[in-house]
Amino acid sequence: MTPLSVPQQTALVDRLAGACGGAYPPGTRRKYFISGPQWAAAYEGQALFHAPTREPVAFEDVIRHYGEIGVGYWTTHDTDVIPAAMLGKEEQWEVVERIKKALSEAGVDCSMVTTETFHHAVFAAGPAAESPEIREYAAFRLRNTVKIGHELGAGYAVYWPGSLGYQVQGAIDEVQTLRWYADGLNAACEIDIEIARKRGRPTLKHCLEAKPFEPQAEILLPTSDAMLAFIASGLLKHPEMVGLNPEYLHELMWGGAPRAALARALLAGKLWHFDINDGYRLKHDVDIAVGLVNPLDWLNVLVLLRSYGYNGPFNLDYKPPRTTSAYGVWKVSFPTAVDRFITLWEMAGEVIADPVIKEASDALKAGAGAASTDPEVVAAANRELLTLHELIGHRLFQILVGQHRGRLYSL
Ligand code: GCO
Ligand code: MN
Ligand code: MN
Repeated sequence: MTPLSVPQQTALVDRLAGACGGAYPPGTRRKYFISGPQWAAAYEGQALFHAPTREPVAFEDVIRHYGEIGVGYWTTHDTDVIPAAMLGKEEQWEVVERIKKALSEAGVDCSMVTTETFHHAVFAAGPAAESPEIREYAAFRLRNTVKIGHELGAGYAVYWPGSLGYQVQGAIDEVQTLRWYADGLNAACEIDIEIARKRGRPTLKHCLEAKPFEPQAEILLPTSDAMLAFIASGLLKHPEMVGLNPEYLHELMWGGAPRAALARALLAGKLWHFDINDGYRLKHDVDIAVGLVNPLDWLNVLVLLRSYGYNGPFNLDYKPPRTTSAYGVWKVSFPTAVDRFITLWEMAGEVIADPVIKEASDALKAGAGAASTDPEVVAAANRELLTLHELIGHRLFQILVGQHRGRLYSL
């Protein structure tokens, strides 16, 4: 093949994206509660070892692009769109007006707002540091985000505590730090109740997001389960207003099973918001797009969520790789991530309706009818039945690769 100039490369990306086929029209994509984060689309590819590979992009462009490809909801950190120095001042409301205009022009709704309590130098010791003025500042930021959220019509607020942890052992008092962290959330809930009453709107759903490591060596609330325990600890004044925003990859990062973590959140009635992405077990937070690493597990996750009626947002908390261009972000990254999600969601419906899986599951649940308490007798009676576990695994693979629709390889 001859080397390609940049315009030829763009044309090739266009042509091959078309050749992939299987893209859903924007109107179909809009039927799902899928949200596009400002920070994901505006991510320039920078990290500890990396210079940016993409140019900065304005929120107007991000919102317009999401609207064009059919992502109907948008999410943002306060500082993604408002410089820290402007927060809480009159000028911030001018930015909020510009956001509202961009959203309405694009036909996109703001579903969630989140406070950045990890990037700015003031949060070097975390959002619940010893200094009262740091905590007062954190509380101001949380309250301010709640105000912005109501103004933008959001239904959810998310909290990833970031640096709530330590590098040096023994330097902080864990118990006290968690109490202080709860104070910040209490401040957010209290102002929310006040604003909601004044505006005649429901209060926001406040969702905690755990990550097991990064950006501190040790994290005080590292998993969704830790968050559930924190919500139930008695420290929160309004525990009924606080739930979870698990992130798929964050559960894999500590070696957990995302599906089991989601099940525990569902049982607690706290699965309210979900960051969808992919990655590898026991590695850092690579935020790869949904379904590119663990499609079979993702299929099973969506079977679980469909089976138990999860109806919250699916937030594309994914970082387009550094190798993808700004053009590619909208041509490839987001549309293909959305389309894989939709495909897996619909496929999960096929799993639930599949006659083979249904009959196998029903048979497993019916058991063998051995009227005995002798474990030898019970085990022997169930022996053939339990082979169905592996058969179900095979059937799920077949559904994933389309063999249940007759896709065969003739050799
Ligand atoms: C991460 C985190 C963030 C949060 C965001 C919302 O991967 O670093 O998941 O992306 O989701 O800060 O609060
Ligand atoms: Mn996340
Ligand atoms: Mn992540």
